[in-house]
Amino acid sequence: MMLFEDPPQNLALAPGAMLLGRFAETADRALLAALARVVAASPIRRMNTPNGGQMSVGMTNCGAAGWVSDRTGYRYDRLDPETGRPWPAMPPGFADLATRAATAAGFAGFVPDACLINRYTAQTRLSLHQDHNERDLAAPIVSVSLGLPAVFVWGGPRRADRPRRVRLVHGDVVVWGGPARMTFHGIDPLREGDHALTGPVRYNLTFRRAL
Ligand code: MD6
Ligand code: FE
Repeated sequence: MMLFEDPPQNLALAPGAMLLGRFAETADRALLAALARVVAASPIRRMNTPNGGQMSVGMTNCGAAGWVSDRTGYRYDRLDPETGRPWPAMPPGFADLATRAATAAGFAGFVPDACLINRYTAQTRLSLHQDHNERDLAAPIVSVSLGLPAVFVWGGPRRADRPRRVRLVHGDVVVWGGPARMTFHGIDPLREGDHALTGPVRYNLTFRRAL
């Protein structure tokens, strides 16, 4: 048992971007239970990329729209291509957490319509990218980390900008929007581990306003 646990700390990454330390920790079991129900309806899968590869991150979605990658490109789609049905509804506890975190970071009134769920296991990585498929780029993105820690790569507005690296732990929430909305970012290859609630896995939930 850890007798002197570090208190949660917030960190301003850039204007418009804030790490809310362990903001989601008290909701963790409820979030993971809701996540299991989403995954039962729309399973996690590794999507194909336009260049003929396959993503190492496993993904699914909930909400009115889901982020999809295939040979034709990236898009938001109201239907899960694997099931042919709409994505599972956004669990109320997901939307509520996203709205509260956005408000805490200065983006009051954020109501997400899409949640992309990423699953990482050892060695899984997400290469440097911008999130630009959402229609409403005025809205922020709220990103929730659950399970194993990860190293978040935080760049700048151009791909070549030298990135900094920030450790994200279970319960951390990153909110970014405004002048930071188009920041290049990624996740370094995940280190092996065993988390009390998720075992060998890190989940990331990213809430967006996509439609
Ligand atoms: C991840 N996150 O943390 C990947 N994108 O696993 C993202 O790609 C991301 O955290 C946009 C906004 C916040 C994010
Ligand atoms: Fe992203």
